[in-house]
Amino acid sequence: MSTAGKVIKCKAAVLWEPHKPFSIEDIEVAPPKAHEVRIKMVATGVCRSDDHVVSGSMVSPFPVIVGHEGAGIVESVGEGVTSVKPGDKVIPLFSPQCGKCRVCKHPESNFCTKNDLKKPQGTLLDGTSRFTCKEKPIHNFLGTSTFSQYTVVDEIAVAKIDDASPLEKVCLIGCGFTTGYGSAVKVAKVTPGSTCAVFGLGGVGLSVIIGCKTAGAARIIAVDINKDKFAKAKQLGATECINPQDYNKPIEEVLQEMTDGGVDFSFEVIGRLDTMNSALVSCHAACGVSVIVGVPPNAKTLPVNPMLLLLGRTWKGAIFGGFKSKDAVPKLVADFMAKKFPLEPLITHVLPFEKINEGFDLLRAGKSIRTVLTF
Ligand code: PAD
Ligand code: ZN
Ligand code: ZN
Repeated sequence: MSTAGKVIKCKAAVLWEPHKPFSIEDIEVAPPKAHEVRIKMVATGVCRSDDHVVSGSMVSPFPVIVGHEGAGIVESVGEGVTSVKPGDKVIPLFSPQCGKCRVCKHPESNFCTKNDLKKPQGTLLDGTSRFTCKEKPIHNFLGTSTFSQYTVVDEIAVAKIDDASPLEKVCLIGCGFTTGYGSAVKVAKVTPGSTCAVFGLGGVGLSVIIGCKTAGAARIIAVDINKDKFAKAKQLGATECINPQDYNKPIEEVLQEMTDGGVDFSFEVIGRLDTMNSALVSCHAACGVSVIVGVPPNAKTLPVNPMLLLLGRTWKGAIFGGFKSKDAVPKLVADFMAKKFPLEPLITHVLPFEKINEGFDLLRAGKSIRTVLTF
């Protein structure tokens, strides 16, 4: 029997307040309104940004259903939806692409003004959410909320992908892989023969390494305080792995000495102010480019000596690897299907959705790269 037009009762992982475990609840998901799409989730990755909401380091209204790295199948669509139809395989886009705003029309930029990241409302574009639990409205997260058996997204925040794609793998294209890969190939524009340093070897940092290698970097220096991450980094293309705790001087000095004054491209993929500074200083003073990928703690600032930039360094950052999401995601899925890059090495654990708290424990303990939760 079709569920279109009806309220769907299903399970979701609700965060009632910060610093608490996820609670699997029975929720109601209202039908999609005009220009909205209801999706049956099939798989979702566990990203550190979701954990930033639990820890309070990323701001979101509560109660909330987080999750933003998912893949699923369209269950029904609201009036006026033309880009997807029921039965299509799709990836929700936490960084949308309206196609009409100043940023969407800019040839290089991608952070569409319709995003819910800069000033989070915890709603869809119309200012409301489709979720209720125990008669209370539950907030959305980044317009995606993938930790639910069903979710509703705006049409500008969903991309149709290849019918043959394995959703339990390509879900990583919804965040971690694309963010890291794009930071190297699109934001930094890593050049053949160059030297790169990647700070932080989680799912996103390892994807930066995949991007640096694809772009033809000659040296890729991986930096992490957890040496258990080094084997995977080498497998994916790192040429050297270093642990800042093994040196009695700042890691930026170590990197400058290793690379004749500094690397060509450095990436901070942790989300800490001290490592953002180290990454900046470790790229060459005259010709280095440093990219911020990690999400910094809410409302924290970093004092910077302008001399660090005056001599010619470039310091930049981007959301979602600088990709215009609705255009890029179907192409990246096609590239994965054509074996242009791997996703499998990033997936260390697969768990049933109900074990979501276990998935987050693995991330916090540094034991997983990506855990994929399946529905
Ligand atoms: P993760 O927690 O899996 O990886 C972080 C890595 O950093 C781990 O391997 C840690 O051991 C390592 N680390 C921690 N502290 C240090 C330190 N002081 N020095 C060196 N290494 C350290 O996270 P992830 O890969 O899922 O995400 C990484 C960051 O990227 C995180 O801040 C997340 O919020 C952000 C992110 N940004 C975007 C975006 O669009 N810009 C998208 C997705 C994730
Ligand atoms: Zn993410
Ligand atoms: Zn836009």
